[in-house]
Amino acid sequence: MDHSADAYRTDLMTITRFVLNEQSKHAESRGDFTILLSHIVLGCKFVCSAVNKAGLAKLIGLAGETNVQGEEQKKLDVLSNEVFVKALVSSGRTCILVSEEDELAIVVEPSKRGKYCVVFDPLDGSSNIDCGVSIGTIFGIYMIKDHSEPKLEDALQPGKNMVAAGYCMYGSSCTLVLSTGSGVNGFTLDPSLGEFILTHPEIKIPKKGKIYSVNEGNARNWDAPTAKYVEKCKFPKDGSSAKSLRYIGSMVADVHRTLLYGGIFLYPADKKSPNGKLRVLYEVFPMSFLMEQAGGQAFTGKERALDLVPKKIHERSPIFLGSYDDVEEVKALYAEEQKA
Ligand code: AHM
Ligand code: MG
Repeated sequence: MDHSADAYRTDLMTITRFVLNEQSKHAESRGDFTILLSHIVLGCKFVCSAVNKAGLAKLIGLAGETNVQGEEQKKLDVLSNEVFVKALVSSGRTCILVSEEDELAIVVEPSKRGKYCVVFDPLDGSSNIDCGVSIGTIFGIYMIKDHSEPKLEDALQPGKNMVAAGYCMYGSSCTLVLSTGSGVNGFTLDPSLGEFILTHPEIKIPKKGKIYSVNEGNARNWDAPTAKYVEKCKFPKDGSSAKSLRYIGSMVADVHRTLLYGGIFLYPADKKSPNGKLRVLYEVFPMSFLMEQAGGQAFTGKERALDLVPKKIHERSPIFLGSYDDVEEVKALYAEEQKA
């Protein structure tokens, strides 16, 4: 038996320890957030295990239902939604939940209510399930002042009011990226321990990147600033090198790469979808929150993404997010158009 220090790395920074450390910095904290997060983490472990077993368990295939956006719902989406709703309600720390998979917001029964509102996409990128490409869960957390009487408006707050946001990517490894409003940290699931270990401390996005990420199949319907920006990526006129194109089609994976390597991810408006495709509450806001916390920016084409005030829970918005300088270029092109 190996009794060396390396074999028993019990000094590892697990996500639980990390959040408890954060909690200890706030004397008034009663640990509610730590409890909520431990339930989210358990949900991620469940979904990770289900995703890994999907082929074996014959989970792949249509569940025969259509979700609110009229899209096909796969079995794993249904299962992931149930996993997270149960995990969040049983935490006793939530009062209102908004899931991509549910048309209406879920108001938690009074006996299980707590002060948090959680908005989430339980399994994003589901068109990628059948071919084994990375998919993920995205979540954002708001604190509600009066949680005894939760109202729909409690969930319709601008992204800048979030107290935390994150995603869990189910890929070649299972990675959870989290911000509680003081930077961004990444944790990787060690399957032998069943623990998320801090592997990417204090993630900072490079100020400028060499990659752009967009579904170019929609190019003919883009507005002028988006078309000009992508043209600039390919044919820069300032002597710099052209950017590389990388597009997975799973927001979690595309944003994860953008955070680590830098560059820009865009899902712009187009003539067919004037509000873009991605949903404000549980896709645009959490990812914009993480980008800003990592030193990047997120812009809708009109304003800072986190300033947007949603009117409906499943509202969509165009989004440009990533390295500070790259998003700055997009902002300049939209400003130019405004002047013209
Ligand atoms: P989903 O919530 O139905 O899975 O759709 C969201 C996904 C994002 O992960 C990804 O960025 C985008 O849709 C890809 O859309 P497209 O196939 O139009 O490029
Ligand atoms: Mg989604």
